[in-house]
Amino acid sequence: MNSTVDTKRIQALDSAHFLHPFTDFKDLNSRGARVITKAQDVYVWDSEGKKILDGMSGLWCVNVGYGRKELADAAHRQMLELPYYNSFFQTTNVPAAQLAARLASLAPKVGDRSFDHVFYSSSGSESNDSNVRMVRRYWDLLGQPQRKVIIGRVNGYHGSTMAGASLGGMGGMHAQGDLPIPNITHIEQPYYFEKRLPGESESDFGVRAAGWLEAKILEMGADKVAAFIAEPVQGAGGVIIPPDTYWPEIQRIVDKYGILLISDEVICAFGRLGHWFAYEKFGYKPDLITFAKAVTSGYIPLGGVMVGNRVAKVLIEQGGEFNHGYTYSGHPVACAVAMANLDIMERENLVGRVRDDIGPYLARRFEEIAAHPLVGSTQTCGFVAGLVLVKDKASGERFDPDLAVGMMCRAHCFGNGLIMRAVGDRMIIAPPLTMTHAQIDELIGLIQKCLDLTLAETIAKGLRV
Ligand code: PXG
Repeated sequence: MNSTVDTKRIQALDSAHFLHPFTDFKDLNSRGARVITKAQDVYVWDSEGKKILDGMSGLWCVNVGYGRKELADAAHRQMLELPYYNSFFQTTNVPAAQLAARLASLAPKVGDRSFDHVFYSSSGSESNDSNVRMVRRYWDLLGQPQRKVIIGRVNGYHGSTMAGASLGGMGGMHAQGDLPIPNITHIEQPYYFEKRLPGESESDFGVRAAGWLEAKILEMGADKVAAFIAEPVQGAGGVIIPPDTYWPEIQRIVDKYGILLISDEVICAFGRLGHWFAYEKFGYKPDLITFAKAVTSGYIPLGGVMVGNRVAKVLIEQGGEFNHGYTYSGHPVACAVAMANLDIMERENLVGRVRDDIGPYLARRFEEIAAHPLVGSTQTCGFVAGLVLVKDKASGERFDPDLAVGMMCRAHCFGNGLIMRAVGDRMIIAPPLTMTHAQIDELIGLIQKCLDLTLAETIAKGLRV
């Protein structure tokens, strides 16, 4: 198949017509995009036949790995049976109803915070737009229309639509979209490596970082705040894993002021952290959960919101018509693929594997990398991991961001058959949950090699001694 792809021709079409997301168009056109042509298990291949270990599960989504015929078969069968029908006008379809019930059964039952309902979309961004709509509607219905403010976090990522990008705290995105939209504000992230005080313990830092939420609530006026949204572990922000003390303190604060808690689990759900839903790991109780990506392992777009009973009850019993939804809400093919994907995850016990086997194994092996002269610290949580590149190991001094050392490292990874993502000077991975121990060993070996090459390049360029 590779031999039939004319790389230059595809690159020319790509440059001429395809505007890529989050890309400097001109810069990409000057070099030409790498053409990915096929994938199997935890590897992808480019049009030149180069085999690459995918340390990122595509974009945090291919949890069951590539090449699952079962998922293609599920889509094929459903396309022949009922490829599309809407769910607007008092109609439903079999996979959408079945999947909603199944997702509800996967979330733990905790009273008002149980999740018996699902609102479907096609992406994480859309789902977070839906969250904004539902949260504001909820408070309107409860006679508190002044509760409009939603608090997110700096360096959080909640998508790329106007609401999604506003909820997120990415300065570069805000700058280009005249964002955030009104009534969205942000607190600092719980990034211990960067934000700790001299001598402060991780657990003390966690409590202090959660306190920024209370300070913001009081600044905005407690009766004006509708919700707090956060990722259990920040993904796109660079795998920022909060201290264990952070989430319990956040829970205490949202409970104290009665505000809704949105857990954006677009990356963290479906086994990524060793649980079906990540809030279970950190022991908090959200009112709404955003999901997308791994619900179908990325084989087809699907997203949605798990709506907790606290919110669902009000929207259902008091709400009348909810004026919001998408053409593809409850898409039968996407839902059928999600069902087949969950079948695989259950049959192969992928969630348990991450929690009890490959998660701890990755943590052990990844920790070895902390000894590397270029690495300031490493962190793992379930099947995500991150490390920070430093100029001086002893003092933890960082590189000048303009040097783009992360990008340098990423280029060595690409060149040596490894996909590892750079976020500033953090290098991060989120591999498929099907990885074997041998593949984890291969991954660690490649990371070590690419760090060595990056170190050599920084020394050769005089960027460190
Ligand atoms: N919430 C979270 C937590 C995400 O990680 C979204 C919402 C938006 O989902 P959609 O499906 O609309 O993209 C995401 C998406 C990166 C990267 O560079 C991460 C995402 C998307 C694109 C790039 O790490 N996450």
